[in-house]
Amino acid sequence: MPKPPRLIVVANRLPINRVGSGPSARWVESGGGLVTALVPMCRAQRGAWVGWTGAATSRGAAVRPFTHEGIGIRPVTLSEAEVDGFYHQMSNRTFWPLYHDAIRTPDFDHRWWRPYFEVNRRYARAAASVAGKGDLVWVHDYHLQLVPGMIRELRPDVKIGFFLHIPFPPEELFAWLPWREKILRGLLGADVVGFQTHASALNFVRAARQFAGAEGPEEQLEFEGRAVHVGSYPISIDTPWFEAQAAEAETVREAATIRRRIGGNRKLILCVDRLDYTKGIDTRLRAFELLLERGRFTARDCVLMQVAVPSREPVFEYAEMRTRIEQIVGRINGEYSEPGRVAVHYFRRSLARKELVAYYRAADIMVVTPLRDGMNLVAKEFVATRLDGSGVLVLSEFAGAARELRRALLVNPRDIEGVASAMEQALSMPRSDARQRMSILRMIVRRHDVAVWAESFLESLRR
Ligand code: GDG
Repeated sequence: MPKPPRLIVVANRLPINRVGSGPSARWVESGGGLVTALVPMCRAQRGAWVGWTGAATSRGAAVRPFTHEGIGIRPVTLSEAEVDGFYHQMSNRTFWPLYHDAIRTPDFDHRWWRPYFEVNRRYARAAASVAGKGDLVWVHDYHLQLVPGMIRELRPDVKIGFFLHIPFPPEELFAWLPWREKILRGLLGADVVGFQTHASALNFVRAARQFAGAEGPEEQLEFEGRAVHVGSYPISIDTPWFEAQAAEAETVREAATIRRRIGGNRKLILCVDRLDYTKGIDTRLRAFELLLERGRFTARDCVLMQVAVPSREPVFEYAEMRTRIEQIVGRINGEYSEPGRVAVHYFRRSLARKELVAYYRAADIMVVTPLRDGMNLVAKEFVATRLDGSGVLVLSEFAGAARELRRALLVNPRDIEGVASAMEQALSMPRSDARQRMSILRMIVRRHDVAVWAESFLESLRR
């Protein structure tokens, strides 16, 4: 009997982190939606995971492959120079801004291509060495766009899937990329290329026809005599975990403490983002400032809490954005805070996952206003934790999540007046209206969780 195919995941990072040092060092699962969804599948199929450990190492100090709780771990070693060229520069200064509507002008530097190519080849070789005939190799995200094509050359006997977690830009923007044809050929090496939204899938199909000579309909492109299926597979969250965590007595207690500490009957407006220029943190703060300026609500009625998780700090654009955000927070607090009633609470730190759930529960309103976002899991996580059906979600129409969460208050994040008005609407929304909207949103994240997402992608790949 032929062996059932195994799942080989290829992602920038491994699903485990090394904690501690010396003999007491151990590997622990890193958490997060992707890891929670794919680790159990990998384990059940005795599969493997190819990824970077997260620490730059000299080549001699490579971490050997090993097995962690039933999953083959195949670490990829990167030197400091490679982490810089491949990750900080090419991935985060070229692809990240270009694929997010060029919100910041992307840099195109030919010196970064070599490390991007070399590192992609290292991932591809690692995947090719662990995969068996007929296995499903699932490659993730913008760091590894050349990997599908490279694996196909090495191992035409495996099935290759690729999923992009961030948007794929319109053809007019993608055209800026000096390596556009190489990137498309890399992606078209896959049997299935998946995106968060139908719009991204269409953008890719147009670019593939225009710059790489692919032909045929969207669902079944033809490239070099092979069929490439292109589709949208909106990612989701581990809904049962968020629901269970939200129901824990400790979470309920912690949420009550947060509410007590912000004081009285004030409404809590929560925002949680990586400190990234795509997330629209500054424009959202300006909308809150406008709301206070209009005077219908004051710092006695409401407080905005911004959790900003530090991210990519060595990159100049990030440091610049952080300074701007902190200036706006200072300005709002200087103008509108009252004794014991700070208008904006700003936390530049990462919270423990359980703590985050307590904040979701404590909030009255969640404001998620990215200028462009592949999906945005924070919006879905907030919805999943609202066990009693209360709470209002204000959501950018430019987040992938807006395609599904239609009953949120959808806003154009660049329209500061509009966002301020949506915040006012959320603050004054009758309970029954809020509940009606939330019950529909909850149904969506319960029906479509991350396990359903992974299974639907893999089903396309098995076909
Ligand atoms: C990329 C795409 C796409 C946040 N603060 C804390 C914390 N988080 C967790 C959230 C959530 C995750 O980080 C953030 O996910 P997002 O989807 O919101 O955004 P990106 O990081 O930009 O993710 C995005 C995603 O990939 C998946 O495909 O949706 O569009 O850009 O899970 O809970 N976690 C902890 N402490 C925090 O303070 N522990």
